[in-house]
Amino acid sequence: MLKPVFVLNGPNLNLLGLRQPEIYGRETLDDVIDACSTLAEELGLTVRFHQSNHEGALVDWIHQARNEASGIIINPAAYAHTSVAILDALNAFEGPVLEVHISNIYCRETFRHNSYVSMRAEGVISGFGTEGYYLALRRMKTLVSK
Ligand code: CA2
Repeated sequence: MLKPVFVLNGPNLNLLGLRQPEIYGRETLDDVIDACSTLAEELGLTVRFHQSNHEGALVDWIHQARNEASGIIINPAAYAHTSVAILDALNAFEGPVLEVHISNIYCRETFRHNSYVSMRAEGVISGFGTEGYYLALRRMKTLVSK
């Protein structure tokens, strides 16, 4: 029995769909969770979602994933650009890691152009809107089925 895929979301993503729709679109995080759950079922995967505004909570879930998850899809939000702690935690996880950004971080401020998480991720999706989560889930299916 395949372990669940953890879908982790970083700070401020609880506001998705409620502010700045011109950058992040109109889908809420609950909409994304619903659509991912439906897609996961189609793909024969199970998913567990977490969102936190706290770096340590994200680190703790990544540690939990070491025993409980087959793979991690993570939108680290602003922590992508700052957090060595999240990178270190991901480096201690043995399964596949995919990084998602809703916006295209390369056409925004230069401080968003670097992601520590990308040094560990098997793949990065940026600028596909919330569809990026669904694409990542499809790719994760391939990676965990190998
Ligand atoms: O594009 C992405 O997914 C980001 O990870 C989003 C982060 C940003 O710091 C990264 O550079 C790129 C920000 C998340 C904030 O989310 C909000 C959503 C709606 C309203 C306000 C914030």
